[in-house]
Amino acid sequence: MTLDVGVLGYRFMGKAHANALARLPMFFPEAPAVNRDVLVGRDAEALADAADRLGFDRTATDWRDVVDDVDVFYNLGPNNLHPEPSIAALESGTPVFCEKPLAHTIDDAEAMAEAASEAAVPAGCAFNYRFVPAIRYAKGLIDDGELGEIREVRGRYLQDWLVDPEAPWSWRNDEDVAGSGALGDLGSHTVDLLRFLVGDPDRAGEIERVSGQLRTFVDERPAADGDERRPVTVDDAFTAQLEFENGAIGTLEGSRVATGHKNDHAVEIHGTAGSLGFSLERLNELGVLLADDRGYRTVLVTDDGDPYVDHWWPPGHVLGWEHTFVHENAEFLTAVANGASFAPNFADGLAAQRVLAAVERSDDRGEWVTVD
Ligand code: SOE
Repeated sequence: MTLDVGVLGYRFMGKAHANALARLPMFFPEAPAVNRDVLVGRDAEALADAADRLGFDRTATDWRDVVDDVDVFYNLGPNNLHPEPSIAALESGTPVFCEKPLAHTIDDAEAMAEAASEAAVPAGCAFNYRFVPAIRYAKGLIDDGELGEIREVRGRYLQDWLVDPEAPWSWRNDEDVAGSGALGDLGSHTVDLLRFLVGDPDRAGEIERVSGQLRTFVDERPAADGDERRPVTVDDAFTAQLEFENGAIGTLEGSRVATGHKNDHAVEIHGTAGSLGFSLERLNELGVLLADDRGYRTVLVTDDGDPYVDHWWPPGHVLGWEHTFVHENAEFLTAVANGASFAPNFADGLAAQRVLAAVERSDDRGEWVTVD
């Protein structure tokens, strides 16, 4: 069985997923065969060049011509373009893989999750950091109770690509397109990762209450082409305090102006019997402190038997950021081929979005708010 895949979007995420699809036959031969069938975009000339580079058979400039003509639809467009094509695909019975955050507004995220709940096919949300071997290894330790009762959870995603006030404006700076800035772009990843690691009811449970603040430090930026300056209508950075169902407390922060941090997605978890620490900038490593340890040990999660490692290279031959996309694509497409469920799905995407919406409400009101 070969799955014809249609992909909307051909820039950063288009390249990351096309690369992942190209790796599957060699490294995940048990995943279904995939044909990079059609690439969707508005600019016909740029699209033709991208289709050639990314290995697609054909192109289309209207997603409406594609969503019921392929076996799987990938929505890698800007956040405000996530709802309509994804819902149309699901309503036509086509499985959907949509980039994060699920949508640019909570209402659209709810509509997408509703469409997914009524569809009989998988609807995945591409939170790729669940597919880091070290994160899977961490979840195994947590689920085995090695950390004991979870007390403190700390998540942050720090980048510095907007430190320069003259860094050009993009759709990621526009509330009408992105919905929010660091909060949705980066915070959605961290909320999903915390839910994945400690969100089970017998761990910390869901995030119940938040107290947060958003900040825009640079309120206009130069357009990428020309002399025009455009308003920045989203946050450059945010911070939040968290309270979990089991009483655990935590912090959540994200920034695009954290000088010196290039792509530092980090979590740290403290329980009654131990702690774990991870940073994407050292993504093959996990800091572990258990039972009798006097301090953190650094575990290089590349050994035989470690998650995903048997698909790649011998122990110690480290992986990179792009491999997380190969892992999530292999698992999503296998779920599609087998008619099985997949996580993270649109319900997970909505759950993350609800936490982010609560952070925004808390910022507006200047008080703690309940996630609902
Ligand atoms: C933001 O710079 C960004 O590209 C996010 O949009 C991605 O989701 C993250 O994986 C890397 O950083």
